[in-house]
Amino acid sequence: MNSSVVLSGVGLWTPPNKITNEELVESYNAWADAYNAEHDADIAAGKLDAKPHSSAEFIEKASGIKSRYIYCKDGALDIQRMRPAIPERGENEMSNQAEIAIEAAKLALADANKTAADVDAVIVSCAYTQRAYPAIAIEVQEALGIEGFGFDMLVACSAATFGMHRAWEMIASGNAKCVLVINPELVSPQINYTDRDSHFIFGDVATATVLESADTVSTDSAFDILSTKAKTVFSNNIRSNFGYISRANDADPFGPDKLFHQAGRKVFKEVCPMAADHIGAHLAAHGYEPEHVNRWWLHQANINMNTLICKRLLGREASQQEAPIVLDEYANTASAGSVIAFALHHQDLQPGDVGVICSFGAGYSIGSLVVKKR
Ligand code: CO8
Repeated sequence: MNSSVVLSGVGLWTPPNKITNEELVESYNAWADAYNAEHDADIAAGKLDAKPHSSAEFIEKASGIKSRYIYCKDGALDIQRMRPAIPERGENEMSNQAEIAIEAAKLALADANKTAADVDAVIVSCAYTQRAYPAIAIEVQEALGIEGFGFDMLVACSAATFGMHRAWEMIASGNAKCVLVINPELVSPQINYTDRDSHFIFGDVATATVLESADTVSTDSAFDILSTKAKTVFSNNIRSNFGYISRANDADPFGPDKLFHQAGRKVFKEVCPMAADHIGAHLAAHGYEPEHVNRWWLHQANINMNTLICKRLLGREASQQEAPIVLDEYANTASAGSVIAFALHHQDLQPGDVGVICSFGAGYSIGSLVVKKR
């Protein structure tokens, strides 16, 4: 096995539309008031629970999130609709996810100083794909003019790091020289904007990375990937039950349990120690202590989770420079969070500096890469 695999490019496509906590809460509270007025009699009779108000202060304090980006803002804040209004596209038109995947992919290729001709494989790896087949990755491959092959993979919050693991293996085994891994996280259609526990958590984005063999690198801003490490442990605490079997179940394909829902407190308590232990073990395999790490590009779900994980590893709080937070602006972008942090906060690192890219979330799934600036 040739283990000289390099992360040579990163691309970040940010949607043009932003939603602040205040806008989101104003819409949700207006919806809740209308719901409560409509169901006044049932609520008074104890047959239904009144919908409580949401609060921008709660959201920022509980999660660190101040705003999020959204692919299509139309409809999402409309209390008659409470979901984005994304027009359906015909079979001869490009899919929404391929469109944003290509934006991020082009930026990553330019960053790596590569063209489509250099790429052997495309992995589209994210929390949801908008259709089962043909794979979004093959659509992207065709649109960019890439030879070889592409496939989609879903691992919720760890889709990006797990996608990079697959790319690393393909390159290390000699089956590919250069792989494009793309994370078109178009998650807003799966958010329940009528649930105050989760309406604030997510935002849309697309990220992409280029992984290639060390002998083809043509940029001086690349990172050696020392190794990758993955772990999964089954949990029901974060679920989306949306799926093709709903038709046969006669279940409402868009009922609340078919959208994102979670036991957030349990997730927090269970995932933080798992992630800290995972990262500690991954670093130890290279003879590194957490103090050796110059930069932590961690999953971006909740600022308090990242603070706790860094404290467990370092015995102290990490600074914003050491463990950059992007969720204040982007919210939780499913698997893309750690890649956004990497994209925005790696340029100042010096040759020999060590970093950890790590995601953690639904599955449960944890994925990490230990990287060293070339
Ligand atoms: N406004 C005001 N009050 C609220 C609100 C709100 N918006 N939401 C909840 N409250 C209330 C609760 O009802 C509760 O009230 P009470 O005490 O009366 O019951 C009180 O505030 C406290 O609630 P919590 O205990 O739930 O609050 P927490 O401090 O735990 O914060 C969090 C909630 C922020 C959700 C926190 O638990 C958290 O971040 N946990 C970690 C979750 C996490 O990381 N999950 C990962 C999911 S992402 C993932 O895996 C990717 C999936 C794929 C993407 C899907 C895209 C759609």
